[in-house]
Amino acid sequence: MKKEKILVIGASGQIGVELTLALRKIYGGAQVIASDLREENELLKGTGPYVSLDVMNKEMLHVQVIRQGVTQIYLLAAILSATGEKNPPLAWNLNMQSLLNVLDIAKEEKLSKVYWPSSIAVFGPTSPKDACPQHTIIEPSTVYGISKFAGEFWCNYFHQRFGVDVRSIRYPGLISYKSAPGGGTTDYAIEIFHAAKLGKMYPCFLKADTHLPMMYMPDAIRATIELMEAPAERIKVRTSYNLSSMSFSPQEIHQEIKKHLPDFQISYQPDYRQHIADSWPKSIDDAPARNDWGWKHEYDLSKMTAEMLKNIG
Ligand code: NAD
Ligand code: AKB
Repeated sequence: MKKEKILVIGASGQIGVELTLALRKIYGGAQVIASDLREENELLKGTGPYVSLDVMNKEMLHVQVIRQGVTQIYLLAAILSATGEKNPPLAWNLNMQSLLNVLDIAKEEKLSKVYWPSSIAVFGPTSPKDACPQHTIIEPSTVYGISKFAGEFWCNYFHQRFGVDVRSIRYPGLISYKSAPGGGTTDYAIEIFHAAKLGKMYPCFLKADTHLPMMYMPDAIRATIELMEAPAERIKVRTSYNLSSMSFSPQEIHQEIKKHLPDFQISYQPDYRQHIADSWPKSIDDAPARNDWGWKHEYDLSKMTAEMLKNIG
């Protein structure tokens, strides 16, 4: 069997750190090259190779792929929803050009697989709010969502036209404690745990009853690896798969944390991110992921809350 050499782009980010560590467990530290524009994350140090790399510099990326004998790329560099609304041209440029650079190099170098995440942000105000299905009206209203929707179709195009085996998941808001979130609308569901552990009141930037789809990071990492390891014939969706585990509102997660920390308080100070959250579905139907490659979630709100509170220092 050919030994895979994996390049993770955006490895110092919220998902990148945990995904790189998980891939290194499977493939061996030396086989997984972590790369990012910013410095190597502390948790990655000593676990495998790190290169400083700007995904926007296609020539340098191409040189690295050839020089290191890369066979797979996981592209995680992006600007997320809330940060994206502050500088739409920058978000569009990074989110689109990074993907086009990677897909083009994957085609040229005949890479075995590419992974690129999409988001529930592809859905907009006209999509169904509850159990939003895989195939439905998709009219995103944020620059982040527009870039993810366009990106999904570029993935599909490179697969159909050039045979690039690119796979994708529409992640919900991801909750984790190992590395900080990167500027999303769902980040409140991480900040709230840090405030609770410090014994501080949490000023929430979304309204109390704003339900959003969420997932605990270990489920998201396992889903990513299971999708990438599934036989190609089981991957029927070549845009991006819906993926779901839980959905809750700020007042529901507040109540759940209070089961462990009864004095914990929250206040509500909605800002521009409320508008973004209101445009997204409350919950997601992920039947195709469950049917095609056997996805099953493990964490619900109460199990995730207990784990987060246990692990945040
Ligand atoms: P993040 O912001 O935490 O990490 C992104 C990383 O990319 C950062 O470390 C950043 O330094 C790096 N980066 C930025 N520009 C770069 C460049 N030009 N070259 C190389 N590296 C660059 O983001 P994340 O939360 O880890 O998200 C990773 C991917 O998953 C993104 O595509 C995001 O849209 C998607 N996603 C994330 C979530 C979530 O809740 N975290 C949900 C849905 C989808
Ligand atoms: C964000 O809030 O922007 C991300 C996402 C759901 O894509 N967490």
